[in-house]
Amino acid sequence: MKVYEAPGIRNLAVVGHGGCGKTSLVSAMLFDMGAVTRQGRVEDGTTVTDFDPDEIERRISLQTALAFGEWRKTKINVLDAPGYANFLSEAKAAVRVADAAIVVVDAVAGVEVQTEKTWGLASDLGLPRLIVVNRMDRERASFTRTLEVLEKAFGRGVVPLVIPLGEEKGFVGVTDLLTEKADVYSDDQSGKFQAVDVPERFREAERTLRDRLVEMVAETNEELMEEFFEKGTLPQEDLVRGLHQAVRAGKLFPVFAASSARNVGLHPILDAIVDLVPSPAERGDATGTDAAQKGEASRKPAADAPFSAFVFKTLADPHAGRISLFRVYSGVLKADGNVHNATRDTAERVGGLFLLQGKNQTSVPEIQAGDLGAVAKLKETQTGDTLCDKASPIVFPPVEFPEPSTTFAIEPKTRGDEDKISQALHRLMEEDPVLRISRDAQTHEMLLSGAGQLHVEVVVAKLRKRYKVEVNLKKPKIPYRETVKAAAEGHGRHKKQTGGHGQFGDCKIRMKPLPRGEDFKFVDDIFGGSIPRNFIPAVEKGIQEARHRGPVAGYPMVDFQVELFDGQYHDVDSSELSFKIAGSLAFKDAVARCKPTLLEPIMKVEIAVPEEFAGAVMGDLSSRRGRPQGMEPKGSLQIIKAEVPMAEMLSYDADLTSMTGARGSYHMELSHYDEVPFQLQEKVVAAARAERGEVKNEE
Ligand SMILES: Nc1nc2c(ncn2[C@@H]2O[C@H](COP(=O)(O)OP(=O)(O)O)[C@@H](O)[C@H]2O)c(=O)[nH]1
Ligand SMILES: [Mg+2]
Repeated sequence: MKVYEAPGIRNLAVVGHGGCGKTSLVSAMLFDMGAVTRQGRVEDGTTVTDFDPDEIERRISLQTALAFGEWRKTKINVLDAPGYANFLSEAKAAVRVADAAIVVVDAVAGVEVQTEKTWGLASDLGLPRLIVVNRMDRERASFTRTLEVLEKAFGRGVVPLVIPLGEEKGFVGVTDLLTEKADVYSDDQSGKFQAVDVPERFREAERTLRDRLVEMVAETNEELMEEFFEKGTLPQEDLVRGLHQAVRAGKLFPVFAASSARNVGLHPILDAIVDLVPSPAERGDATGTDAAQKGEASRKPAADAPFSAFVFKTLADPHAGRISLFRVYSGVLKADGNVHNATRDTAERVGGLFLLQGKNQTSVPEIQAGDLGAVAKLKETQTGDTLCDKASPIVFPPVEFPEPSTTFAIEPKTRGDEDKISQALHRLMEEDPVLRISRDAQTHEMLLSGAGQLHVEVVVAKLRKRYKVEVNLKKPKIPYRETVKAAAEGHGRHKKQTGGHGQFGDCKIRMKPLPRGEDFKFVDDIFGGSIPRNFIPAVEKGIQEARHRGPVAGYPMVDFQVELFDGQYHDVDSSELSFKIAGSLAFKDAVARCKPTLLEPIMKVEIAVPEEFAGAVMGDLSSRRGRPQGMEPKGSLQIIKAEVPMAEMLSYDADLTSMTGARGSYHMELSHYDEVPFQLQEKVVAAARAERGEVKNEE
């Protein structure tokens, strides 16, 4: 296997909205490059980059996959990223290690929510972008209309490099504005084409658009501008050179037209990747921090620089073990050697190195600066870590992943599977940095949090298929709490006289509410020794235990203070146990008079939806007892902020999806606790009793 050097490599992240044909585009590219002998299809589950059994079953990409091919002696690495909102973090990792993005849009639907989001990810990193208007063969496909929405969304830099020859069923090829030839593709999906003269009916459009292209390229560069004024046009060579620079600088975004399914229009895209997209050598230095000096550090993208690499993804293969995908930023990584993990300050032994074609591995002796590759069985390295030469440490910043927004409770279908489930989930967390597991200290439920319902369901499917454990997904129990609204005194006396040694403890307390979030405070207000010092902690302990189960529905009691101010004791019969019991009796006595009430968790929710759904989403929030906290525009989206009780948000993921046709996304986190409205308390109480198997006493 050949070793590639930085100037001969291109790294592209293929991003966009789900279903616009990214995986199919990658599939056609790989076939046209001769990397595979058959063009895989999403429908048949035969694409290179959707190889996971769940991806094949659902026919959608769930994770970023890596593949490569060679075009005009250049190695093209493609990172096929999923488009669904739940898996945006995968796209985030993909753009991080790419030198350019191919933003794919559907020729019917145009710019969609995830198109904008992924465009934003690429833009934040200053990545050059090519745009592919895909699925040109579909009914109602329109290149012109799609160009208009692209320009509106992404500005004047959006510039077509082709004109489609026909649309819908009649889409047979493209006129290439750079070669000024019409490529007519054969209709056998072989990707073969004939370059013929531009047909008469496209000639005028071709001239107009090419003139505009030349002008736009000239505008991006003073030297070219002068040449353009002198000659009225630009020589081909200067046009391509100027375009390359404008693309690299993020000033122009070339647009192509394609049908990936029919393998039409791919050649100008592959040519543009070679000619217009910068190589890793042109990307400039990779920056991070110097592990030793805590200062800034950078690495030149060259083979003779010290070695550094960034791990952007981990695959937890149940058989092959952990596979780490990385980009070498500088130097050379050789098989069978040692490297330094600068993030964790540990040594890692590197065995075999390989290039990935989806799940298939090709061994290579070394991987050079600028290239992407993989290594198996690193011991401690996780996604986001930097590997480097121990003598020249550098740490690249990890990709920041969003906090999970959706939480489910999981319960094993088979009793006793808890440990197996927890182990499997920890393995899955290695490959999925957004996933979180926890156990709720109050409800004792095992909680699984992810970026949305689909994400969590996929995890459950992986548990079943890979690790052979089955779990039920349930809405998590709401961790209600209880508190008091008034102050009162309480008295507890424990006295038992059963021959021999008796038991005696007596205490008086004052109970009063504390502000939200203050939990519990115990104040020792005993003067004059009515209770001996050594028994006072026992009283507190009794109250601490009693407050685990509040009087309203048995939930923990919080946000109150207890002052112990008086009591009695007996020289012989008093003991710690007696005062503990007396404390809990005093607590029960006081709490009944302090207007106990229920508290519920309130979530801070942030929702992003296209403008036209803002009204409906706001209305829906108020029906969920939500309190609006403001709304602001962000691009074509409205960001809605609100505080909503957790109990009303348990199925929000699915509800928002159906309300907005999957065009909304949201995030939430615990804000604070607030009183459950009186009229809803009875329901919560009844449910809590039923849960504990208590039947409501009708008396
Ligand atoms: N008609 C048509 N369908 C396509 C084309 N490209 C992809 N598709 C179909 O669109 C669906 C989504 O494609 P896929 O590649 O999985 O999209 P992704 O989610 O962006 O990766 C699949 O059913 C594909 O067969 C195309 O050019 N024309
Ligand atoms: Mg896909």
